This record gives sequence, C-alpha cells and structure tokens, in this order.
Amino acid sequence: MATELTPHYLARAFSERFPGAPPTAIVTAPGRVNLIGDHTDYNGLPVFPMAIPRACRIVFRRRDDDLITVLSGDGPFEPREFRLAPTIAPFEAAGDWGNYLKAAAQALCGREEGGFRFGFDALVTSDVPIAGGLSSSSALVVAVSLAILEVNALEISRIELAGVLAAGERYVGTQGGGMDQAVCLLSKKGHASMIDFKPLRSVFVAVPSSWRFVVASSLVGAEKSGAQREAYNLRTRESRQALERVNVALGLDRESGTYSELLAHFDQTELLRTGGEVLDSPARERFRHVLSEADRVGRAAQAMRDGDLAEFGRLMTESHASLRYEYEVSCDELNSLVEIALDAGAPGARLTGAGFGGCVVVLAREEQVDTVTESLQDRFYSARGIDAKAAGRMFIAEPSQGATIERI
Ligand code: NG1
Repeated sequence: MATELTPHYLARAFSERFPGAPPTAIVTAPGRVNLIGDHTDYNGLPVFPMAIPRACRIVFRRRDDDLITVLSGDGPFEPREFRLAPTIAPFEAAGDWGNYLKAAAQALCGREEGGFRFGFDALVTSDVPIAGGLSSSSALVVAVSLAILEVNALEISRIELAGVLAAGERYVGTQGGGMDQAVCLLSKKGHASMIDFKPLRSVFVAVPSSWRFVVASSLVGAEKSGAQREAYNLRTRESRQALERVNVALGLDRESGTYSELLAHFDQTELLRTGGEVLDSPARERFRHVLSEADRVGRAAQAMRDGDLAEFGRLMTESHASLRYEYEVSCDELNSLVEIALDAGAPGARLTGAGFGGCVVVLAREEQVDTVTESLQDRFYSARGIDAKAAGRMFIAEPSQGATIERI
C-alpha cells in the first residue's frame, strides 16, 4: 500500500479538509479484473472475475443531519453534496462522479425508506484507473454504500447489498448486470469468484500460485457512463431481443424466458442452430457470443480448479475473439495488446470488462511475466512515449480481498 493510502495518512488528509472531529472509519472497496465472462451478467449468465489490489477508499465521520458531503482527494473532481432520500435529484451531467454517490444513496434509501437518518462528511480517493474496465465506478458505489450503512449502524447481508447496488447503479444510465458490485463485496484473497445470478451466488476458486494475471491498459478510455453508454446499452437490448426471438421460435414464453432457462432445456448446439435460422445479423452474432461465453466461464473455472493453465489461456483468447468479432466491443489497441502478449508466449489474453477501450488481462506463468511485459512495453507503449509500469498502466493483479471497513 502506498504511504499516501495508509489509515493514518487518510485520516490526516481528512482532517485538513474537514476541521473539527476526526474521521471514524475507512472503507476500502477494490476494483476488479474479469478473467472471463463478459457481457453475460446482464443476461443472467455467469462471470469469473477477481478483486484487484487497486481500490477506492473513503474516510468519513457521521453528521447529525442527513447531508452527504464528499470531497475527492484525486484530480479535478468538484465536491458533491446532497441529502439522503429515496429519490435523489438533480442528476449530475452524464459521467459525473456525483451520480455514483447518489446511485448508492438512492439505492439504500429506496430499500429502507426512513431507515437512514445520518449522512457523513467524507474524503474519497481511488487508485482504480477510471474508464479502464476495472470497475472504478462500482468500487465507489460500494464504498459509499458501506459508509452510509456504517454511520447509520445498519447492516445488510453482502449478497443482498450486491443486488441492491447492481440495480441502484443503473441510476447513472447504464443497464449493467451485477458482476462488479458482487465481486467488490464478496471476494476472497487468493481466489477468483464464479458468480451466478438469479439468485446471486458466488463460489471461490483458488488461483494457482504460479499463475499471474497482467493487466495492461489500451490507453483508450472506456467511458461507459459517458460516450460509450449508448453502445453498451445497445448490446443489452440486442442480446435481449435475440433471446426473445429464439424463445418464440422454440415455443417458449417470449418475455419471461431467460438465457439460463434456455440452456437448462436445450443443448447449446440446438440453440445455436435455432439462433442461426431465426436471427438476423447482428442479433445472431450477439446471441452466439452470449451462449459461447457462458459455456467458456464454466470450462475456465474447471480449468483453474484443475491447474490447467493452457486450457484457461485458450479459453481467454477464444473469449477475446468472440468479444471482437461477435459482440463487436473491442478496438484496435485492445487487439494489438492481445496479439503482442500471445506472440510473447502468454497462454491467453483478452479484453476485460465492457470493452470499447479499457484494459486487457493476460495470463502468464510466473517465469514468463518479464518477457510478456517487456514485449508489451517495447511493441505498444514505447511507441506512445509511455513507461507503462511507472505510469501504473500495466501491473500484476493479485487476487485480492473484497471490501473492508476499518474503524479508526
Ligand atoms: P465495466 O467494465 O466496469 O464497465 C460493465 C458492467 C458489468 C458487465 C461488464 C461487461 C456496470 C457497472 N458494469 O463493466 O456489469 O456487464 O461491463 O461484462 O454496468
């Protein structure tokens, strides 16, 4: 942990900005890297992420009224202030960080009207790269929600909270699934999590000690709550419409049948054949991605349990191809990073998260890490004038603990 992120440092930074009583607690909420299973969560199908050692931290003290006052310890983020209420207006401009604070507060107040009497003064700082596909937004939402619960001396089970916040984060305008909030709240150090939805549940899989996951930024911002919001939401609509057409073709209920039900009743080959017959492009390709990606998640989790690095890597690379050609959420920079990593001998690489920019995740054996990262530096970052490790644009993501709260 960098010096500036120790509890002592954060408490001092808080007191410089908020005179008077000292802060009483710090919440640390990690970002995540998704190892496999992208654009499956909002279709009710599993994902396989892990929390990373980059996190959003919020240091705070209770107020006697219901005002939430939040200052940012990083960069050009204006202070934000609002009252706790089941409907929190006004909405800030699209992409504004204040919307994530409001999303968390509104989600909690909507669940338990009148239950939240106290707000807080808080300082937030985060080293999860913004717009990097590493879930900086959900880390903030989770951190704020745990702080609100703490000052009101209320508890909600982590599983339930993950669901409440997944719905709540849609306040910002993206129709996301529940992966990010769940992995942030439920992760265990040293493990990846196989997360399933409806009902939400998470199963830990130990990451073999010699496996390394390198995260490398494409340097293209994945502005999912800003510019890329429509592209993301369009994918959610396309995959739902594809499902509805296939449901009708198979004589199932158009509205209520889910992807999981389809997979429970028909085998994948049959579904892909039906999809191929009744869907037009691009619905056909979206449908193929969703089904094949869900299948890869199950096989990847098994490969990790078996310590089968080659198979896990192969599935990752297959996933990237599917996200690139079938789901069309990749970009040239992400594709270059994947190709360079594979050329350097990495067993697998893929974009991670929503795509449209952000990061890739590369699987490497411990002894391959230097070769892979040097190759990424030489062939991608040097041409762009960046020392990627020094700039924090490339790092090893150790499987980390979920959100914690520390009283000070
Ligand atoms: P990121 O990569 O953090 O933008 C988004 C969604 C996830 C999931 C992935 C794609 C939110 C908060 N996050 O993640 O639910 O759908 O895209 O797999 O909407």
